Amino acid sequence: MPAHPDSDIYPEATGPAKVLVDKHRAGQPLKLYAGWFFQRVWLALEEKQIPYEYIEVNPYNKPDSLLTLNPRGLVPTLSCPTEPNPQPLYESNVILQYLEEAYPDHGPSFLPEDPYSRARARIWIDYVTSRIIPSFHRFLQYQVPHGTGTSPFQDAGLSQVRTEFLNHLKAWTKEMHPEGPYFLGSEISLPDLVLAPWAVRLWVFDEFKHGLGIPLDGSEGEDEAVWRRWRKWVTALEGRESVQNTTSEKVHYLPIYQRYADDKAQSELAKATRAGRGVP
Ligand SMILES: N[C@@H](CCC(=O)N[C@@H](CS)C(=O)NCC(=O)O)C(=O)O
Repeated sequence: MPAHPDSDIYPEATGPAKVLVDKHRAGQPLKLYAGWFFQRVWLALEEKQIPYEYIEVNPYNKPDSLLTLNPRGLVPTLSCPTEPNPQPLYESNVILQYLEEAYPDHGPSFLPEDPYSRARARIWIDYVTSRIIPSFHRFLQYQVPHGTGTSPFQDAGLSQVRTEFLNHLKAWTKEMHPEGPYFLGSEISLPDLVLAPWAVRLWVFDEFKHGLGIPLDGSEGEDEAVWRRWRKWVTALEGRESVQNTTSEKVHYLPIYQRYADDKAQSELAKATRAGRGVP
């Protein structure tokens, strides 16, 4: 079978993430089958200090060890310490809720106590997956038409996907706790964790798409109050050890995002974006 076109990604975590992986190589009842670039579940395990074994797999060159657990062949996938035998679990949002319920002694709790606030948090968790991430990818995979002579700075299509993405970020940010710094208040929780990996990689738009378009600090635009709250949130996230320790060297993210930016990536997410669908 020909190799998957994305299968030559850098094979393992580097920089701070490698230090963390090395600390989690020893066998544990809970096993995380991960790709070093997928942070959601990894962040939660770190924040909650749940013991886990980290097993690096390349989801573009799906080993049997992954396919046996997850027929979709996607990371993250867990092997959970259930009785009488371990059982697999996948889908990052489902895993996050499982960790919350299966490890109640591992605080902090990532969802509010009262049922209404919990339900409201789920609306904005869903908004990340159903709106923000597909829009991130439509922007990243957008191609300025060839041969029209239009500069990327004047291309209406690029401007449209950028505006759509920023509008989703604004809609989400307006729902944040006014002071924060996190979405629900002073403590990190699930809405933060589900968006964090994308939020700390927004540099991809400066790198590949002629700018993200969020005004710089101190701008006087009409949305400045929203963007000020957004920047406070991103700064708080970037300061978290869990985020820093699960981050690899930028040089290894670049070729992965270059393929998305050229609309050549063949991941399920890239294909779904091209076909106008949501996340896989
Ligand atoms: N809905 C899934 C999506 C997971 C996903 O797309 N994972 C990517 C890694 S970033 C993957 O495994 N890609 C392999 C592929 O597309 O074949 C989740 O949230 O867990």
